[in-house]
Amino acid sequence: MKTFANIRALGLLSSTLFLIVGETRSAVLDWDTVSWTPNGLTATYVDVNGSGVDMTVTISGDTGTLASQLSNTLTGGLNPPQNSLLLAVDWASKSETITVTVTFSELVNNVSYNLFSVDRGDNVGGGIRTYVDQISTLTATDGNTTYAASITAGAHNAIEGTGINQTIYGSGGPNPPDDSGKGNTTISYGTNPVNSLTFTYGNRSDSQSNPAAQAIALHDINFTVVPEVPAGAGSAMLCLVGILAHQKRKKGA
Ligand SMILES: [Ca+2]
Ligand SMILES: [Ca+2]
Ligand SMILES: [Ca+2]
Ligand SMILES: [Ca+2]
Repeated sequence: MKTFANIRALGLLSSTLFLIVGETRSAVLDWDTVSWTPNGLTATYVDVNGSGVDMTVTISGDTGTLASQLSNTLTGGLNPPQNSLLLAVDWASKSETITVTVTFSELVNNVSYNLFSVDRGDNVGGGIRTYVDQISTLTATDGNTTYAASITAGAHNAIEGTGINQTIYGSGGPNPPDDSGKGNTTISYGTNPVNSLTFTYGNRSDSQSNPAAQAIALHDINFTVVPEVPAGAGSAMLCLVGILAHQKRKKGA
């Protein structure tokens, strides 16, 4: 009887723990299933992939020449190609940049995404290129702590710097074609709970001073919903722990 009662109490405890811990669920902002106004600078997506999480994507900075659109022109090597958010610019100065910020309506984790075509143009002499795609400010935050990205470089890009000062830039050559995966890079934030991420797109110092037309593409954004502790669940668990302890005292000793 004692064993049976304890097993029953343990069963109740574990089902309560399950309710408290809840279910982790993966979701994705899939550019094949949402829309983006061509040349727009922001969009909000409600209940992304049924996650209950809303996301807002905003582009700021030197957006004068920016052409933003959903496109499968830069494929990242995917076959069949998928849509991604194409960011095409033709800046007059290599100091111009745009910043992409993605916010989530609640804390999420396991955030990761790929950028396509982080590469560079032809050598115009002396190691200077027509453009050199460079991604910087690769960070995410929960509103208090700023987290550095884990970056995986592709065949035609390279990482420099450390922590929140890391950048990834086009390297190698020749310039890979639009349907190549050689300019891919993967950005992830692991188990850090975050509600905002950002990156800045510009040119590295080895670009010519007036960069040629250039582009990258932001592919699907993956994340995991962080389960919430329902109100009262904590005290319900404490209550069950109390019952279990009481039964042990009553029946044991
Ligand atoms: Ca997709
Ligand atoms: Ca230019
Ligand atoms: Ca590019
Ligand atoms: Ca290219």
